[in-house]
Amino acid sequence: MIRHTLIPAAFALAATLAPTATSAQTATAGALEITAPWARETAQGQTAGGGFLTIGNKGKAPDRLLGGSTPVAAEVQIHTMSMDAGVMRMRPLRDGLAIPPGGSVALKPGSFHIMFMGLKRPLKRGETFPVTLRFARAGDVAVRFRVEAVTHGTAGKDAHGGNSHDSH
Ligand SMILES: [Cu+2]
Repeated sequence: MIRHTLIPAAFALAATLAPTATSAQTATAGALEITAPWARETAQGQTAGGGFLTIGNKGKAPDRLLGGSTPVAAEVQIHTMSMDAGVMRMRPLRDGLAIPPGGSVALKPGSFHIMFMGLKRPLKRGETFPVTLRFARAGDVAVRFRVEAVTHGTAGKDAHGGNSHDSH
């Protein structure tokens, strides 16, 4: 009996969420402005994918990107990349990524990025998917990532750095 009332409720919720789906390449939350979130397309069986965006902070207080959640992956991590004995390595930022007041931080290939760990399905080029980003000050911010080609946002010469991502 209960199940009959729950199912229509779930559909109604999906319907109200749908309109926000198509808009918003830029999202604002308090002092934060989040621009052009995108993710790399992934192959069948790939377990992790990279996500990128720019976060501006127009406020007077520092904020911090701590992580987030998404229906398409088990976990959302914030990674940094650095050279270690001539090899580019990535590691999770356990304390998150600082967003300084009056500044902006670009998460991009070869640098800071979001890692969607434990992908539940491949990310297909052209689709968008919802992600809730969690900030220390601004709280939860809902954005949509657009899936782009692997080479998107990568200047030709930097393609090598980007490739090390796929071994993840
Ligand atoms: Cu990573």
